[in-house]
Amino acid sequence: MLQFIALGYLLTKWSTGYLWTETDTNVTFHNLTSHYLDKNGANLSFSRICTKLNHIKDGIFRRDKMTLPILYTLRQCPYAIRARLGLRLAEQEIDIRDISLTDKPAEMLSITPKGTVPLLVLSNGDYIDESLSIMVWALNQHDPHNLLLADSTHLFTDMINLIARNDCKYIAALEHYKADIRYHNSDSMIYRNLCQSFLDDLELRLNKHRFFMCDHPSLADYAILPFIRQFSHVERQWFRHAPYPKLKAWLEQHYQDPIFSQVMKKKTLWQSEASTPSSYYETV
Ligand SMILES: N[C@@H](CCC(=O)N[C@@H](CS)C(=O)NCC(=O)O)C(=O)O
Repeated sequence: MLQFIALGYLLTKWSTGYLWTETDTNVTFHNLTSHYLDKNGANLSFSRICTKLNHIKDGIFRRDKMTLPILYTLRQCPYAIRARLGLRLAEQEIDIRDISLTDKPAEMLSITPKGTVPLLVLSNGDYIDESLSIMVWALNQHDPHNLLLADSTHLFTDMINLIARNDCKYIAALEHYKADIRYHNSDSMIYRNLCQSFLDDLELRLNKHRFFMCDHPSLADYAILPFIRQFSHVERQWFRHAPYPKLKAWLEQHYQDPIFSQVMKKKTLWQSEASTPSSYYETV
């Protein structure tokens, strides 16, 4: 009896460090224990169980580490932030590699010379180098919060149009607005006003429902979030008094969400293949 209590304890310890799921490894606490009971009976000594489990654990660990998708990322990049949000919300385990844009790792450039983050390298060697595509890829695997609005074609189309407006017109205006403020250009108001026409629409939406598309968050909320955050940082004082009570509350709600702090957690820069990449759920 004592053996199995200890066995349970060991497995619980390991499974909190590394994600053990039936799909990933075909090993769960349940089938591991029944495997040992069925094949070896209850006479197996505790030390032999430990040795065997260690072998299995080592095998699982090596296999998982080799097959996890790798995300090259930059902490403050809004595109990388939304990719990390999508992966986290899809509960996709990944190896995270925080990099510096002034010293891009050779491993990353060997995948694609494009050299932008986020870059997701899949287990089969394929890669995705667009943040929105990373989000959609992850949520297509698993979408426990229905961020893709699978039950409504109409809402889905509206959502994609909203993200497209963000990614085309709004981001372009935001880039100009940021640069104008940084370099004290006198016409910064022009681009701030352009950004505001998008923010006005978002505020209207939030007057109708709690999130951009409906009363629960969708892909649009997370895809747009890092760019509203960026806007709010350009002229903090101005934004504090800006006429967007709902949008500010929406932003604050995301900041309070542990998922947001998890994806924003600071990490040491990843250097090369020689350094040990950290598993998403271990470090975030
Ligand atoms: N369209 C890309 C844009 C990604 C992007 O431009 N990322 C910037 C960092 S925020 C970058 O990697 N720039 C490369 C460089 O500055 O060398 C996406 O959505 O992922």
